[in-house]
Amino acid sequence: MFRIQIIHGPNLNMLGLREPGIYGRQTLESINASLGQEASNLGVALSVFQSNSEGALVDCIQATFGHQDGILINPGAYTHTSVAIRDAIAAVGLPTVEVHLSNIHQRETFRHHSYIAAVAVGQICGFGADSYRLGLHALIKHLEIKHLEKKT
Ligand code: CA2
Repeated sequence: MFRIQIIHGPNLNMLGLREPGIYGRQTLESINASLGQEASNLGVALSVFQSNSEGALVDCIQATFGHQDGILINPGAYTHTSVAIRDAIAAVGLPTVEVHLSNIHQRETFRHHSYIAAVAVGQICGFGADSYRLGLHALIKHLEIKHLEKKT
């Protein structure tokens, strides 16, 4: 069974409570519940973490080493600023999928660049809460392919 760490960055705990026009009406709790349902259907084990603090996110990424098989992360605003989160992902070396609710490429120029993209398997953005579900599927598929490659 694949073990996947879900990580939500700053302010995502506010989902559903403010700015529904950009980020939708679903709360983080309901996104996590849907992901949990999806994971049990797909037979994968999920751990979920949210923090507003960069250091706590780095600690969580470091703690995946030896305990998880992949990471699904929405780094929030740290996407556009955090060399520390990028370095932590590179350091643990786990397949990582970056997700965003909004299409960051359609928004302000400062959101177009992601420090995370270069160390991620791929990026999914613009599908609202569904970005997480799509990202989970993409990560599992990637892990399955890697697993099969190891065996042959
Ligand atoms: O689209 C995304 O998922 C983002 O990662 C969300 C971040 C933003 O800084 C990124 O550029 C794109 C912001 C999350 C803020 O979430 C809120 C939720 C409700 C109310 C206010 C903020």
